[in-house]
Order: sequence, then C-alpha cells, then structure tokens
Amino acid sequence: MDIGHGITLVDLALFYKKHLILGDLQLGSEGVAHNQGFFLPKFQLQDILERLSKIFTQVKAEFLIINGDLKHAIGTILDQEWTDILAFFDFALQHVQKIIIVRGNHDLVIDPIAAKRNIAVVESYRVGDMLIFHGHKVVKETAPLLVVGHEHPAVSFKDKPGDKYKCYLVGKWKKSILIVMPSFNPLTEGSDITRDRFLSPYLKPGIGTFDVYVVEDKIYPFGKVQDLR
Ligand SMILES: [Mn+2]
Repeated sequence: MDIGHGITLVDLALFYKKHLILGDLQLGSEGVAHNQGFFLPKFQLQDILERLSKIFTQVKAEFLIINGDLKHAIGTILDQEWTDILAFFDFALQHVQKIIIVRGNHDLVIDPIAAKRNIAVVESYRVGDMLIFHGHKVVKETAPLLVVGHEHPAVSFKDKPGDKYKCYLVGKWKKSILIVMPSFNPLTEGSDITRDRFLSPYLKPGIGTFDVYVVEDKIYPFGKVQDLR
C-alpha cells in the first residue's frame, strides 16, 4: 500500500527508494526462552524467511535495512543466534546487494556476527528524506521522515479484546512525519497501543491522531488510534 512520500508498506516491511526496511526480528528468542526454562519449538527463522521471500517478489529492493533488534539475547551471543542470523544474512544476500544493521537495544554484541558477512552496524541510517533508527532512545538528528521500530505496535478491537493485530502507526513528531513499524518477529503480536503504555520515547499518550494500518493478509487502513478506543 502506497502511503505517500514515496513510501510503500509491504506486509511487515517498508519500501522506500530501493531500500527495504524491517525490524525487531529478535532471532534467538527460542534460545533465550529455553535458557529461562521454557520450551519453544524453533520455527521463527523459517517463518521469517518465507515471509521475506514473498516480500522480495513484490518490490525490487537493492538494500535491506534491519532497523534494530535483529537478535534477542542482550550482552551475549547464543549458539542459535550465530546459526540463525548467518542463515538470515545468506538468504537476504541472494536478494539484495547490501544489508545494513541499525543497532537496537538488543544488539549490543551484534558486531562479531555482522563482521562475518562484512555488514555494517550503524546507529542510524539516512536515505533521501528518511532517517531510520531503532527508537528506544531519542536521537539528535532529524529528517522529514522518521522511521522507528522497538515499540512492536499492535491494536485490539472492543468486540475482540483478546486478539491483537500488528500495525503501523503514522503521525507527527515535532515537524517530522513519524512512522512506527510493526515487529517482524512471528512469535509475538506486540504491545497494544490502545492501552496508552509505550516502550518508545517517541510515543506518548496523545498519539490519538496517529493513523493505524493493520497488517494481516494485506494492509488495512483503520483510521485514527482515538477511533479504536
Ligand atoms: Mn528494541
């Protein structure tokens, strides 16, 4: 779906000037859960690669920007993360010329894995009018278009309170247009932003005027956040 400014929403990824942007994959979640005493079957990587290959058939991307939290374990690298992240890189590099990682709060030690495939890790990435950064803290730079992740936005509806749906949020941050991307991780839907509790400093109560785009089999514009309550 075209949302203006040269931006196309394609499933859980955003496409702008030959760049495909996605975030919050959190590869290694099953390994982290296992270490905490929970068993999760390992289907996350397979799900992600299948979803991504469909996206690659819909847009001609030359660059893949991972907007933070490619891995899940903070401060350590699990065996599963080495294997899954390298498999992810090798798959993606069959479709794009270059991968760039924008560091998220879970990516403190992503650098040794990225170095194996000569992939740069940056704090933010600028292309055209767009500045891409993870959004767990406020950055000094700005641009007409800001793209963040971290929040994993999802919405619920009054008639189906238990069900959450991943969504994009589009609104204003100072003089810029702010786009909050859904998480690409298949294990969780995300945090319900209709409850007014936010992870990112870029979201505050008062996001009622933000536009909601729900991601299901396609993208569904759902009006404003305030109309969902
Ligand atoms: Mn994060």
